[in-house]
Amino acid sequence: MRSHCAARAMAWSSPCRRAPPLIGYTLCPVERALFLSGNEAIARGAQRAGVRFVCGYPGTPSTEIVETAASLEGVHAEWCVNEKVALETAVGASLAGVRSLVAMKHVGLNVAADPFMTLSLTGVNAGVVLVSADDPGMHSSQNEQDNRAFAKFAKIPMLEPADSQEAYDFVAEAFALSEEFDTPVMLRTTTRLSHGRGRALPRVPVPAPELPYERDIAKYVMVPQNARRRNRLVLERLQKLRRRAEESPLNVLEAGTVDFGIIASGVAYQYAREAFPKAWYLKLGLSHPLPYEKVARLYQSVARVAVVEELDPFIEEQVRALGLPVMGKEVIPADGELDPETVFRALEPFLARRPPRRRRPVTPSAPRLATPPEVPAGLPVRPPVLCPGCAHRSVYAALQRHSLAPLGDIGCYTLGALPPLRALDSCLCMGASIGMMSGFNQALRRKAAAAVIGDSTFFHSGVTPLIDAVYNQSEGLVLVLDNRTTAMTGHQGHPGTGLRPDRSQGPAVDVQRLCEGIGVRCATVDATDHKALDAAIRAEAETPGLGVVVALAPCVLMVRERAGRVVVDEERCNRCGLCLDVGCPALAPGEVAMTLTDACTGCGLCVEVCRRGALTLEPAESRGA
Ligand SMILES: Cc1ncc(C[n+]2csc(CCOP(=O)(O)OP(=O)(O)O)c2C)c(N)n1
Repeated sequence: MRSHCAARAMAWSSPCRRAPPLIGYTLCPVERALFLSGNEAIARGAQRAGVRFVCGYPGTPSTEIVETAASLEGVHAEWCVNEKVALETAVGASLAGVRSLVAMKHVGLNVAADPFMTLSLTGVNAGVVLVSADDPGMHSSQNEQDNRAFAKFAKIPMLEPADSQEAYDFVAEAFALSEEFDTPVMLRTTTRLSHGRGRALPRVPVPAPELPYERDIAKYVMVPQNARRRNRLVLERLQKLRRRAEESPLNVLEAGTVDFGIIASGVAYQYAREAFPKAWYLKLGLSHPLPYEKVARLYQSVARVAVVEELDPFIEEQVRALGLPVMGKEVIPADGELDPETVFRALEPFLARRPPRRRRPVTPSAPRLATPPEVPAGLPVRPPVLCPGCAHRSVYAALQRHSLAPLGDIGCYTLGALPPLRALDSCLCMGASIGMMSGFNQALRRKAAAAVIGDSTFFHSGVTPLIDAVYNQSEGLVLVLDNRTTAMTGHQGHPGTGLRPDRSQGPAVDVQRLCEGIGVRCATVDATDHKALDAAIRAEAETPGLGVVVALAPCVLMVRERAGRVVVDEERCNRCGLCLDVGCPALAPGEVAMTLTDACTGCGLCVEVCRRGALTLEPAESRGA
């Protein structure tokens, strides 16, 4: 439908600035055109783009993407337990250096919203493309939601193919954008595109770049201090993406022969073009962020402009915000699917009206960024740290003896990512660690990463990815840091403790029995017994397959009795600082030797790392405590 005017349009719209080249639009010399559904085209486009990992959760109209991918050579495809886990698994594969694509129906993104929103901040290693297949008209859905809003919400780029050829071609574009701008990219389809069939010419494959895993705590661990910095990068990235949208050949100004222009994206473009073949068009392939200058150029060319879009006035509202008069949802239905007839009937009367006075568009300026508060010079830096005696610290000390990439989660234990421990490589959202570990290890086809998760977080959203790892036969070591409480938010109960908000006791779920029930090898060890903990982690790290170690020790703030107190032998201590590496705030360098404050609980971890025997543990009984 588009081809008859494409050449004319490209010539007319050739941007003043140099347009970035499209990704390998060279045709495959040997193959002939295929007749593909949009979903099949996406899967094949992914294969052509060097994608090695495709996952998702079934849901009409997205399902055939993963099904097709599973039949393609060189692509590992998985059904995941749900969309949240699917996205986290894809992120894990991306971290490991593999381009990954995750597919879901529109409501699936509600389930995946937690990792999705923060993934915008962390960005990616190898490209990540999320296909959101929307279902206008609710052919087989419980609601009708316009997921274009999600791309704007997360401040990430969105591509909207309008036919099978574009569905095939845009995937490579999406991966290139993802890696160039360090962002996940949304590829948004609708039922008509996903299930409709059309011609798609195969292109020459575009090899994926080599992107081996590099740990980068400031980028991948979203504790507030890192997230604040990343958030500013996201806002700057959005401006750069808008400039790219201005230059991108995916956003085409197509000249018409009447004084009427239409802005459209995706399949709505096809309906509009059929209804008004002589109109001018701004066809948006990279539809978020909106290219303001291209919109303005359309307004310079025609007297009246309409936006044709299914569901929400997503583009229309942005055009109005530019101060431009536009016709849209006043006459075009805001629910259900459109078709050429509906579009024609809605807009035909508009054409007969007197054109509105042209107004000069007001281009919104780049958003201002808040000035961080000034910190008076000389103030001591007080980074958040794990409490003295916190058993999480012992787990990190043991885990650091192995080469597994420690992928983390959210809880007090996330503080282990900060100096001096630097013991976690990632923190995306609650429950992300296990799915990420699974994707990471699947991508590298070996046990290369471990997951570190708290007990409350395990029950929140760690069980589903563990089930997923069983189902998909992923390898990995999962460490459940069971401190018998939700410590970070102030010691609330959870299903593992059975403690209710009124402090009454309900039934408790046993982590080990739960793991064994789903077929996972599991050992529970006392996290204060450093030797036993070390042995359990070592055994699991060195055994192929999937295993869980529950490191059990109540939160030190809930324990009234101290194990004892560490004392320093000033003669032996040479202040080498090795003990400071465990990151205990009870330890500090003194004038002649290390000093220990009253905060010492006698956990004894520092005693173990001291090579000069300068620290000794005096058990509580011997001190008469
Ligand atoms: C979706 C979501 N809900 C709630 C929170 C707040 N939150 C952060 S960590 C956490 C649980 C921490 O408990 P646990 O995993 O047991 O680790 P601990 O702090 O005890 O070490 C909660 C509820 C959040 N960050 N995200």
